[in-house]
Amino acid sequence: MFSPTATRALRRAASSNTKHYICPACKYSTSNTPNRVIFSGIQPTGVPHLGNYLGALRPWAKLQDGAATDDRLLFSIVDLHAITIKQDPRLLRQWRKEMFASFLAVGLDPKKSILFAQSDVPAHAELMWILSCFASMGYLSRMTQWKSKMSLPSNANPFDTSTSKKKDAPALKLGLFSYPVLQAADILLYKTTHVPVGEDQAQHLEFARELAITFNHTFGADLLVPPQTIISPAKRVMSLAEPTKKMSKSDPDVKSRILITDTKEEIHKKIKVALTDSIQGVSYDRDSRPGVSNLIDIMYHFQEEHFASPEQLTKDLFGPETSLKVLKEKVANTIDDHLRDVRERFSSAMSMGDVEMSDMARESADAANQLATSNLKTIKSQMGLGWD
Ligand code: AQP
Repeated sequence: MFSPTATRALRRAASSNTKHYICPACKYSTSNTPNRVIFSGIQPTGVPHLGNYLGALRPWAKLQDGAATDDRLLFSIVDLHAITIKQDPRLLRQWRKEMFASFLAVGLDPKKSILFAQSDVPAHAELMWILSCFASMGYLSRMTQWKSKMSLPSNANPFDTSTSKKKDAPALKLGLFSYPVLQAADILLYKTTHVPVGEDQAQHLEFARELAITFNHTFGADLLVPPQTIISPAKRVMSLAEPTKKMSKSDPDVKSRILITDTKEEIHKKIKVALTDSIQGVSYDRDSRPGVSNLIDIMYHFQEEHFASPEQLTKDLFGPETSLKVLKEKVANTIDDHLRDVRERFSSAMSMGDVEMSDMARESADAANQLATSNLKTIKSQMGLGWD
């Protein structure tokens, strides 16, 4: 199934017991481990953008299409994570639907992968409670996500009441603080062996691994599987408006991101106003030219099979004489070429009746529930929480 280069990369990864692994050769086919369980999730907080697509959704579809028959794949709309910040119920309902349509649009197939909403499987919340009895508050307080969601500095302390009383920072809620425990439950519930995510999730994955190891040690049994993280080559797509920040669904500036549903005109408009610099020509340097390099990175990730690296792409296609206008034009055309099919499939999925979509989601949730209930039963029984 894998090319010789890919196989060598896989062997190296397996023998070095790598926790965070970027597969350079095969891009997304990750392991020769038999019986892989691959799990990942995405919050229904808006239509996915290029970062979500290149960093998560596209790798998931590639993993699905390259999967062996004994692999199991689960991809979840993690709506319980979405409510860690305030949500309008009407919008959340719409976003769940749009995320399901996005799954289908990127090529995820309910016949090959279990595609379900997290809140349809109650065992996630139950295992979260169990794990929260083992999770260290100190470790959680060092996580960066709650700080970035509250726009707090990286050294913010959850126990410092002056921080949470700041006029513009809403008080830290327990759900947002314990978000990584729920994420650990999502993953550990299915005995997941591999979790494909963007770089921003690596810290949470390390937390899940450590939680699994602590739990197993406490009960003297391999009840939970410490998962391996697969970081996509497009590990951090940056904002078009502020290219030192990651592209994000919740950024108030809609021009900071390209959605997978954007039209050709919208793509061209957003790329045209993307923040670059006033240096002559096109060159690749993430530190001194973050805006230009982000555009080159995006173009490269759509054409990974044709170029060895973003530097190579720059050397082959551009140079000191190329204007930024030409670069932007080419980047916008590349994005549009690749997203055309995705947006067409999205709109046909959205035109599916509500009943048809919810039947599809419920059928997948039944399969997830079966696996989750059985695994949770074993965990609870080992802890003394069972009658048999
Ligand atoms: N900019 C990005 N580059 C590469 N990967 C990214 N991901 C998110 N942004 C980028 C990956 O997408 C998956 C789903 O992310 P999520 O929705 O669960 O949460 P997030 O990481 O917080 O994504 P957003 O888009 O920034 O959403 P909001 O604004 O709602 O928080 C993950 O695998 C993530 O790594």
